[in-house]
Amino acid sequence: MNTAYLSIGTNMGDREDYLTQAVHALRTTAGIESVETSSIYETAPVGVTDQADFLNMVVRLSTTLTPFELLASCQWIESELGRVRTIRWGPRTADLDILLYNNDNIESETLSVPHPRMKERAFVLIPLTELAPTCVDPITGRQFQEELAMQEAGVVLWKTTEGN
Ligand code: A4P
Ligand code: MG
Repeated sequence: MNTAYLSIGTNMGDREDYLTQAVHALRTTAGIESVETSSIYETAPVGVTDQADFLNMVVRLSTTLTPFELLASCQWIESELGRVRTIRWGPRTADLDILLYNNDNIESETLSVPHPRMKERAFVLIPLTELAPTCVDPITGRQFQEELAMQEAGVVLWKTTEGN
C-alpha cells in the first residue's frame, strides 16, 4: 500500500460542497482504500490575486494506484466537478494536486512530485502539517513544519554548509 497526500482547492460556487464532492469521489475510486482529511481553511489567492478566496484542504490516501493512475483519477474528478481550464492559476471549481507519493521524487512531463510549489504555499503547508505533523520533505529531509516556520518568519534557506 502507498501513502499519498493531495491538496484540494476551490474558489467558485458552493466551495464547501465541491470539497465534499471531491472527497466523496476519492473515497469511491477503485484503488483508493482510505481517505483522511485535514480541516478546511479559507485562504487568500496566490498567483493571480484578483480572484475570490479559496477553500483549501489536504487529504491523506492509502492507495494501490500508481502516481500516474492517481493523477488520472484526480483529473477525472476535476472534470466531473465541472472544472473548465481557462486561466492558469485562475478560478476553479476544484483543483486536485498530488503533493507527495511515499518518498518518491518524480520528474516527468506530466507529473512532478513532490509538488514543485508546495513549500512556498501556506495554504498547502498548514493543512498538511495539521494532518501529518512530522511529515518530511523527501528531497531536503526537513520537516514541512520547519519550512512553514521559516516561511512565516520571512526566512529563506539560501545555502546549506553541512556544518563546515
Ligand atoms: N502536474 C504536474 N505535477 C502535478 C502534480 N503533482 N499534481 C501537471 C497534479 N498535476 C500535476 O495542472 C497543470 C498540469 O500540471 C497538469 O496537466 C498535470 O499534468 P492543472 O491542474 O491543469 O492547472 P493549474 O492547477 O491551473 O496549474 P498548476 O500549475 O497546477 O497551478 P497550481 O500551482 O496548483 O496553482 N491560491 C490559493 N489560496 N489556493 C489555491 O488552491 N491554487 C492555485 C493553483 C493558485 N492559487 C491558489 C490556489
Ligand atoms: Mg493543479
